[in-house]
Amino acid sequence: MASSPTTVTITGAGGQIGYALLFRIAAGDMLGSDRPVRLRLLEIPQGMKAAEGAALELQDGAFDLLAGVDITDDPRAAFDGTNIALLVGARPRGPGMERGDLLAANAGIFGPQGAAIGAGAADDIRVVVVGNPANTNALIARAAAPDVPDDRFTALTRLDHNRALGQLAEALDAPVWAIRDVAIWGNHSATQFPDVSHARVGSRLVTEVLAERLGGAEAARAWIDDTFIPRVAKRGAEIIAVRGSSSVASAANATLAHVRDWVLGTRGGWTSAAVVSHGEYGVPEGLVSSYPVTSHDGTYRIVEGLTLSDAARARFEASVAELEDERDAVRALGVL
Ligand code: NAX
Repeated sequence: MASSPTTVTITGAGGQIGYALLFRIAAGDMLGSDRPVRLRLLEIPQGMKAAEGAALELQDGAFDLLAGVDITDDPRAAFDGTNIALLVGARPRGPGMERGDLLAANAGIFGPQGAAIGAGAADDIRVVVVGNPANTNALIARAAAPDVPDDRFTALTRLDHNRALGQLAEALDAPVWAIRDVAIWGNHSATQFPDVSHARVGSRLVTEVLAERLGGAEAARAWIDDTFIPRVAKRGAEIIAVRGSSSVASAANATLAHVRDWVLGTRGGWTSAAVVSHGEYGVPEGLVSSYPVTSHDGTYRIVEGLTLSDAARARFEASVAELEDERDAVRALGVL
């Protein structure tokens, strides 16, 4: 077992996703069974009791890898020396809340948290923003930590990626592990573009196999446009309608996978993550957009050189336009 523990800060640790994350991290599902972890739970005062209760249960889990648990409502203390920051806690949209109010409330959370990361986190800090609107919250946190390299700030679109894999596995009657090179482009919202045009099942193009199964290329295209894309993009609403509550275990699972692949590598395959753009595929510099990515040497890298059809590009651009609107609304608040 490695000797010095990795410090992992979880914001909103008293909430639903926090509760689903803590025990799996302590069990080694994120960084591996040879890496001790120290957990830092950041909550607001109203959430402290829930976080304290989770900490009691962590103690009762008697996890070999768990080197300690700290609970705080002070971002500076939460991020001091931390190696991995999972920014889960966010302000949800209340009834009648306008988008500007939502962005302002979240700027008041992610700005100070970004500044605290900039001020005190470890040199190898990696940040994943889960709390919505995740991409723009990551943009806000990143802007507040100008001295931290921008490749350390990401937002979660791995859940969307996994949802796409799940839908394809069902439609192709194939195991998830046989499907590769799926991509989520753009914003973690209903405008996202889940893209199967480069995807393969085994050695064959997914689009070809779908055409065989559905009775032709036209039928395959119709299924992708009218069923697959909207179902993946609106899966969060479907879960709420059926379950009566938003995605929790699948969101936690995706968060762990995002960090695990970031730290340990993707071994050649693609996944999807929202990362800071440097103009790749025409996305304005600085926006936090989802792309197909690979990870090696501890860094997510955008898969470059892919050809997008006109229709694919139009979908991606619509999602990027939404990210620009969100950025402009945040700028109008004087945050960026
Ligand atoms: P909960 O409401 O159960 O938990 C949120 C927790 O965050 C609460 O305990 C609250 O006290 C805490 N919190 C609020 N402000 C805070 C602050 N400034 N500092 C520290 N803690 C703070 O929500 P949950 O179901 O856990 O969802 C958390 C976030 O994930 C939401 O914003 C949700 O929209 C987002 N999601 C993002 C997904 C993604 O794929 N990117 C998917 C799942 C989820 O919808």
